Amino acid sequence: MYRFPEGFVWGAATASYQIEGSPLADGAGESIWHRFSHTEGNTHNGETGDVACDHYRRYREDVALMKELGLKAYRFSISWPRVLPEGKGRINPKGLDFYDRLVDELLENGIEPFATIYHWDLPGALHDLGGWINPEIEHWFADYAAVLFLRLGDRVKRWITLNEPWCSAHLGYVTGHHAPGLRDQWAGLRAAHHLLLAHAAAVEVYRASGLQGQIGITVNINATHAGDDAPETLAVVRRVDTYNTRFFLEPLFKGSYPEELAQHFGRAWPKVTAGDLERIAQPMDFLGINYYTRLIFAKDPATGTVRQVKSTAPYTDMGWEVYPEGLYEVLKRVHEMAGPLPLYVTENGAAFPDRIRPDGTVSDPERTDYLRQHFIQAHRCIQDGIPLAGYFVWSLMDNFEWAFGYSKRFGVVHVDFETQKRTVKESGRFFSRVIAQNGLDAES
Ligand code: IFM
Repeated sequence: MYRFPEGFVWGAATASYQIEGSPLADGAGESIWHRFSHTEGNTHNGETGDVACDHYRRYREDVALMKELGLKAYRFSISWPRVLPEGKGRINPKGLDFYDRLVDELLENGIEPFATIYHWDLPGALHDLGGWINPEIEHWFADYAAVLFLRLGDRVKRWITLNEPWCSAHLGYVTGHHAPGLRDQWAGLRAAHHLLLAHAAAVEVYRASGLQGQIGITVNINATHAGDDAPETLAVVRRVDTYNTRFFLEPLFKGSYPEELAQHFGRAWPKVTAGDLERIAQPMDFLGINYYTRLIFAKDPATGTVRQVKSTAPYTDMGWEVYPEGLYEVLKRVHEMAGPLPLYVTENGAAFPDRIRPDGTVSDPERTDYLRQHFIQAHRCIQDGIPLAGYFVWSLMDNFEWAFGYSKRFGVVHVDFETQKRTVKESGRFFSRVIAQNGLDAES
């Protein structure tokens, strides 16, 4: 039996643009994702978050589902342009009311809200002013966070400033796979730095508010391995890990960026002051980690170039290797850097195709197996003294998987996007049993 400590926080996670639908309802402003998904060629089949899971209108039903699953906590994100249609200045009371009602509904059902302040839906109006490239954004973000703390801070006790800043900066500003779709390394480096400053500014506002809850940030970390010991391979592994992971962990925990970044990017590297770094490294109350997979690099014997390679393990529908031990590796690494800071797995899960049986039940053994193996690794972390306080499955329900539209299903609850019918998958039933027992055994 893998038993978890009492009070371990079992939850599920979602994000506003991925589930809410009705993105312009009740006076909301456009987000960059609304614009991006409405621009031809950006998403699978031109799909958008216009309807998504219709959670904006069905949130009560969804909270009832969370209760049925036995969730202890729910991690959701707040849409900045619902609350501030222009991104700053005028508050949209109806947008704020939605989150107020959601939080009350959660609490009435005994589910703790974990609110993410920014999960990628930047107001379009702020993008028009440069978005994450504009250094002013830390002030816009701090003001937005202050609005949320004032209205929800009496009931939301755990706040996550940003979700996966690497994705916002790199996928949004460097590769263009995500909104706002820029392809500009110079912009991506500035976006990353400004995201970290925005995190710092929100923590400062939270501390100044006197509210007694906790605040942290969520970063995405892959396990990154070399498939051979060629010096060229080791150099690539180091470079990838430095750009994807050390870029964020080191300023947060060591108060400095890895020296290699400035060297590698040369003139493109932004001007960073000691004061910036001191603010970014200010103490937070917990760290969220999103873990999904491992990257392996090896030298191609034919060409001599180093490239990403596959192992013999199973791969998910995203083409991501199932590598549960990576969760242990990543949490151990973070713990070595962050010391006693409580850690949460704020996302972990897998996209696999579901099989709907004639009786309507949904069979997803690969997802159940994925979760089981990762839960066991989480347990191993706790056994080894890593202060893991909770675990959020990604995702509560199938939803809009960004550029992949609705083609990838991550939910432990199936959503029929034609009818909006929700059906708990077998993985959801499994998760529910794990929560009820606060652990699992081989037969769970
Ligand atoms: O759907 C995303 C989520 O928005 C951020 N983390 C990874 C998930 C799966 O790709």
